[in-house]
Amino acid sequence: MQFKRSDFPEGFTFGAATSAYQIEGHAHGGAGQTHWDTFAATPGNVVRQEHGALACDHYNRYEEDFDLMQAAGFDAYRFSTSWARVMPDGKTPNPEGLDFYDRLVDAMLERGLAPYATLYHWELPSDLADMGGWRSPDLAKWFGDYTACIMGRIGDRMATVAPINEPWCVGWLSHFMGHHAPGLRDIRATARAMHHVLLAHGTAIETMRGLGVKNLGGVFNFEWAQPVDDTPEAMAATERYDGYYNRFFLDGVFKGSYPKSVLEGLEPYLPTGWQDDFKTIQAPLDWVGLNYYTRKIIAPNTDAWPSLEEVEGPLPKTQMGWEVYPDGLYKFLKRTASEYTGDLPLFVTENGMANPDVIQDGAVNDQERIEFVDVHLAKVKQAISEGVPVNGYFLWSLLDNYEWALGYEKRFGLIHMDFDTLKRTPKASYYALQKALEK
Ligand code: IFM
Repeated sequence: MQFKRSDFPEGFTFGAATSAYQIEGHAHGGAGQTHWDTFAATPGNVVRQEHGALACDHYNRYEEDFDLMQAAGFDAYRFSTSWARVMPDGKTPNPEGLDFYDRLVDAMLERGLAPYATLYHWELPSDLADMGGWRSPDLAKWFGDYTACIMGRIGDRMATVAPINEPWCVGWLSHFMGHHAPGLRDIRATARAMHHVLLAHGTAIETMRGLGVKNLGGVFNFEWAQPVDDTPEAMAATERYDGYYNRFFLDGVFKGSYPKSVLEGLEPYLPTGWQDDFKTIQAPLDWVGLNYYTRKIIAPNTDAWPSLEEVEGPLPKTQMGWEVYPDGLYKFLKRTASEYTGDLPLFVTENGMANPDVIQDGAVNDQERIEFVDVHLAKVKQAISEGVPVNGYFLWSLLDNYEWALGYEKRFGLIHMDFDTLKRTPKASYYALQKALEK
């Protein structure tokens, strides 16, 4: 790595991130069925119909994983709690699940890793999916009850908490594009899910404030949208993409409104009285997290709204086919601070790349990842030097894991996972980070 810890301000947090369903092994510990289990069991949705039943078996091997994090010199661990593990039917507490997260948090603290929790990273209990899932106006209340249950147990030991990882994926990717569970492609379902995900976010923040849980934030994912050319049509299409991907969520939380370019398409399908929900959606935050991976080049087309398509870009790509575009991270940090959050601390809560990593002679030489982290951290540094209050950076991900509809073949980890033997092998990027993070 080109950077050193001392290049960043005192107290800057370096961490790694994961999520429950992607690593834990969902079959363990009395967790309930989720919409991801049934989505994955339906042919055509997930590569080789792979699922999270065993994943990295982190449920049983978390001590080994945290030892590796500690040895790397990380300050913090960003993890998620699984709603279906804590409440298998979405409503009834599971003592085994609560005990697990209690142990997990203590194991982090014993190793000096600050717990950065997320309450929902996509595994909705099937019983709630049956009742409409994110389309249901009751979802926010159910989520508030789950928030109270899990935070009642571990909320006293959290460094930070965010309710929902990547609201765009919960709303648009899962209900408009159909790429993630529940796999819908329906504009009314999309409008409702996009709105209810923010209502659930605000409800959880209010619930946690009431419980006295400290340091509450929101984690949003962003893709820089670039017009294919400078025609007014391409510019307008790009504004729509930027609207429903990036601005919808920050506008909702920080401005109490939705972008005009998105209302053009979604307003007829939003739930009655949606404007009244901004009181809750705008619950004040202590920080904002940005997940950033790539940009998209956008062209207009003649389909129904949003009337656009993505065009392949010329930059080098990761194993996901995503262009490597570090400038996008810089632009989002600047834009978020200047247009939405002001002095509020920002974190890069996810950044990283998938790479077709293989073990050779017992080692994984992922130079591409080392380079990727370097060029993105250089942009974080630039933003900080221009006054943006960025307080930390989290790598996605600690371990190779279940990459949702793409199964286990997209490797994002600093640590290689043999999914047959569950052997963990730190990659060259892990050792490079270890060196850079030395105190
Ligand atoms: O694996 C995902 C994660 O669950 C959410 N953010 C993006 C990652 C890479 O696609």
